[in-house]
Amino acid sequence: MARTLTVGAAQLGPIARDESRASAVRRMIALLDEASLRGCDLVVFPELALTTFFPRWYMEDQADVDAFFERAMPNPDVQPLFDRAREAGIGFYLGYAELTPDDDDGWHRYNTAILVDSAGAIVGKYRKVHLPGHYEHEPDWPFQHLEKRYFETGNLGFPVWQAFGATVGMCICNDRRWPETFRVMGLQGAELVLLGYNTPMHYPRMPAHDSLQNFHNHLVMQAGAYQNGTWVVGVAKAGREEGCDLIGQSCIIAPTGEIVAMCATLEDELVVARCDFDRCREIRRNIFDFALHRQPQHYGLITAPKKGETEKPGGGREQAA
Ligand code: CDT
Repeated sequence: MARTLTVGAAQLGPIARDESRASAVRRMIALLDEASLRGCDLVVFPELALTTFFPRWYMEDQADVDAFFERAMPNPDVQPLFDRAREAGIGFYLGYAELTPDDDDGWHRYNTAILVDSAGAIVGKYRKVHLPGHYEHEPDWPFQHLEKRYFETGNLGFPVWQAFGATVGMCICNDRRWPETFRVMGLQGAELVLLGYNTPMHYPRMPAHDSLQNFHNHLVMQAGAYQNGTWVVGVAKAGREEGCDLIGQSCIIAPTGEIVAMCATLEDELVVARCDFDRCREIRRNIFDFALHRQPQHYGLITAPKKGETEKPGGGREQAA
C-alpha cells in the first residue's frame, strides 16, 4: 500500500519588530485552519517564526536580544497553536529562538526547530548547525546578519525521526546550502526533510549575488532532494520586513528534484502537496543506490578536522538577563 502524507508549506509574510507573538501565532493558526480544510497531515512554518528576524540588528544590551527568545516551548503565547493543531489532528514544524539553561555551565541560545506530532507532542528538536553571517557589528551595512553573535552552533547533529509514517529530518535555512546536511540525513534514510528560512534578497558581502538569491534557494534544495532521494519542504518568512526584503518561493520538492508546489506571493500563503514516499525508492534504488555506489573511503576530507580556519567560540553564551 502506498505511503503518502499531505504536507502544507505555510509561508509567512513579514513580521514587524513590534508585532506580538500572539499575533504571529494567530496568523499561523489561520494557515493551519486552511491546511485542515485542504487535508494536510503536517504543516511546515518558517525559521524564527514567532518574531521578526532580529539578527539583522546589532544590540549591545543582552536583555534586548533575549526578548526575542523563548524560555519554554510551548509557552502561553504559542499554546493556542499547539491546541488548534491537536484539535485538527495536524502535526507541524516550527522554528524559534531557544534560550535554555539545559547544561551545567549556564545559558545557551540556539536557532531551533521542533517537530510536533498530530497529538501535540514534541517528537523532535533540531538546533541549527550552519550559522551564517558574522560576529561583529558592521556599521556600514544596511542590515546585519548576526546569527554567529546571538546563537551557538547546534549541538544535536542531524538526527531523523520515525514520524508521520516516514523517516523525517529537519534543518534550518543556511543548512540547506551545505550538501553534508542532506547527506547525513540521507544516510539515515530520510524520506522527508523539513526546513524554514529567512533569506535576505540583499547580501552586503556579495551584492552581485542579489539577483541569484531565488535561484540559489531552489538550486540547493532541489539538489539535496535529488541526491538523497527525499522530499524537501522549504518554507520562507518572506516580503519586506522592517525595510529588509526577504525572498519567498516556499516550495515542496519531490525526490526527483522537481518542484511540485510553490508559493506565488511574499505574504502568508499555504501550498500543499501529497508526498508519496515510494517515490524516494525511485532514486535510492537506482542512480543513488548508496550501498552499491558510494565510495566513502575517498571522502575522508569531508570529516577531517578543519585546518587553518578560525572560528570564534561562544556566540550566544552570554548570561541571561
Ligand atoms: N537565516 C539564514 O540562515 N539566512 C541565510 C542568509 C545568508 S547571507 C548572510 C541563508 O542562507 O539564507
